[in-house]
Amino acid sequence: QAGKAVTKLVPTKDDYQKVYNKIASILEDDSDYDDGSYAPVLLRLAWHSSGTYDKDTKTGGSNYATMRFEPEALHGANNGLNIARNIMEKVKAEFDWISYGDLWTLAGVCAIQEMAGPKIPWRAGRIDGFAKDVTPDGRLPDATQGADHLRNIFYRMGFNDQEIVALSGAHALGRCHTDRSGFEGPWTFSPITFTNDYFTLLFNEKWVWRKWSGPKQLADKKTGTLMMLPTDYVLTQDKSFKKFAKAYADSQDVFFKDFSAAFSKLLELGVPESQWVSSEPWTMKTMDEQES
Ligand code: DDH
Repeated sequence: QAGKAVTKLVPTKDDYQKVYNKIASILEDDSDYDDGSYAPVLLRLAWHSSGTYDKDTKTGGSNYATMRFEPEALHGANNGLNIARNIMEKVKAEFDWISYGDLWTLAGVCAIQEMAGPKIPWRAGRIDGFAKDVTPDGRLPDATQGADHLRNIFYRMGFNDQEIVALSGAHALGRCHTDRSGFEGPWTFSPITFTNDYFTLLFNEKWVWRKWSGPKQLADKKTGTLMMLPTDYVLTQDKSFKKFAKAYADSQDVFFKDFSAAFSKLLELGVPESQWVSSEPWTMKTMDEQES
């Protein structure tokens, strides 16, 4: 209608930085939770909400945040992520204009950057989808399998061998929980600091099958306190994977650079180009950088 102006306020980079800061401020709200930070479980939420992408059908990915709906919320691979989704509700309550897809992926960026990892270029523009958009079970990797399975899963998302290995380095953060996946323990001695230790440990420690009644996993022979999943260990066994894993063990800089690019790409899977609010990705500031 003529004369009736509709103003729609488009959030700016500053608005998203405020959301980032809010997420960062609650990461360590509960010192009794795991290793003292929610960062690892938030990172896993960002990854599982993006890693459902199928490039052939262009379904899945981070756009619609379909893990809010059953049955995706109940898929075995997503066990425990209700914790991460609930924490995100606290942020959503304050910033109700942000879509769940943007919120969850921004939490992944925040988790990496606040845990001393590389900067992750990020764009806003995901929209909330509906229950009809949920993806079928089985699109995320199964830790008991081998190299062929890893390739099937990640090639389907559009990644290559180098990107598979780089992304796997996220296991520098966090741990496995018997009541979530059945597996147990952390991959590194510093599970709330992002490093290339996952790769150095893969090569420098001797890994033996753990003797226990749980699912098949490896333990470091020296201390018995660290773990590797069968899919982690495969990165040292498959010739092509091994080449990249070795390069990341040799250089944290190379790992950070490649991880940042691959993770940024992961978070954008399934989002139509026309939806992005900015043509260039943004780099959010860490809390440390904003102090000065
Ligand atoms: Fe992972 N992951 N992941 N992972 N993952 C688990 C935990 C965490 C696999 C299996 C498991 C990636 C790739 C793979 C994180 C990030 C990423 C657990 C344990 C299993 C099992 C869950 C639990 O018991 O709580 C497999 C298999 C793969 C693969 O084949 C490549 C990737 C690509 C990422 C990423 O972020 C880019 C993080 C972080 C955790 C720790 C969560 C926590 O609560 O701590």
